[in-house]
Amino acid sequence: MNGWRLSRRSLLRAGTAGAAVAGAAGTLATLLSGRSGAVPLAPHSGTEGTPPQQAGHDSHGTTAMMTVGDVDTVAMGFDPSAFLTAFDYGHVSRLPDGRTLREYRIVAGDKEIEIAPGVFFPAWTYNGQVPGPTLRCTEGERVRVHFTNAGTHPHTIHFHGIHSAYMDGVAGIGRGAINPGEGFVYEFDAYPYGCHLYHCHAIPLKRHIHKGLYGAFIIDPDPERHGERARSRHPDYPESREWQEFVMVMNAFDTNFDGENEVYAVNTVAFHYMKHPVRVERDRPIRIYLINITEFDPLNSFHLHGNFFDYYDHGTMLEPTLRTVDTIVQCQGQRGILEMSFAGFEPGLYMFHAHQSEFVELGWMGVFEVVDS
Ligand SMILES: [Cu+2]
Repeated sequence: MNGWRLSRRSLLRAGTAGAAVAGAAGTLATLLSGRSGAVPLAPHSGTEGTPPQQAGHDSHGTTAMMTVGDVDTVAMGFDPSAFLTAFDYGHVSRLPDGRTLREYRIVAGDKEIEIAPGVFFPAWTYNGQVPGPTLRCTEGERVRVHFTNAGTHPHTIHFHGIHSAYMDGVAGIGRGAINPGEGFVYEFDAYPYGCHLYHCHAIPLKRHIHKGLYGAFIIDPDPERHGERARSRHPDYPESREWQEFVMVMNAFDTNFDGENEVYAVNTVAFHYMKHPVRVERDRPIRIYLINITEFDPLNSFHLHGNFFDYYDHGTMLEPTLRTVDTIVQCQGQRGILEMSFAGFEPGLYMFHAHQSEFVELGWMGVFEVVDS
């Protein structure tokens, strides 16, 4: 057990050391080769006699064991802060029967991404990013996804939802896996409303998922069918405007391919929201679309400091499945919606993280910066 912990932690520390030594050239190979002799530069907690090292913005006063420095989100072409609120509503047109058609273009490809400062991961991506774009639509609409595989392995897109077997995006079923250089059009009606996901379903499944082929798929409830309570969930209705909505995908990376994760995060970059707090206005409610796509660990969790929230498992109902909780657990592929309010609270930093301490120390930790409205 102890050896397991050491091997996983030492990699992140080695990554930090590698970044300092090798700079932008710090690749996974550099980091792995540096594992045994790496000097742990990541700050320890103060309990071991080492003064805690200030690793975030000084002004935020965040003192914790985490990586030093920052990921080059510009070079990577993916900024976890922007991803929180980036919803892709697709290209909209009308079908002959009057319904809305939403079309998306998704390209699978190979790309190296930076998941912690100096720690690079050879990912497989949808549209060049991990997670892929957050696709959003309304229940009952027609969804048409033009998929191209520009990668080096067969891939699919498997959508969680109600649709035909042929459109299920599973290797060996329906159209099956899409070979490199080929494409396929997935098409279905958007049901049921909720917080769903899409991911590659080629085999071996856990490898295809964990390499980065997944994303959020949000189907908003149609207020014309579900009435008042659905209106705040739908971006076209004024009741939704006070809400601050964020997408958080809990993911992790097995950087040395030993079947265990070395880096954990929400939205890919370890400790990103410690260094770049999620800024929220105090008096506006918060809604989080939370997805667990972590491979190799059966469970992940979300814990909020200083406050409690309501939880809607799968997001498929308008009444909470849990009220007034501060921690929820999700198995692999599970997801749900969290609603919380800091109205009347003292402004400041409110932490959120997995309640598995191991995940926290390896990157899955962040803060809301609650400011006066
Ligand atoms: Cu795949």
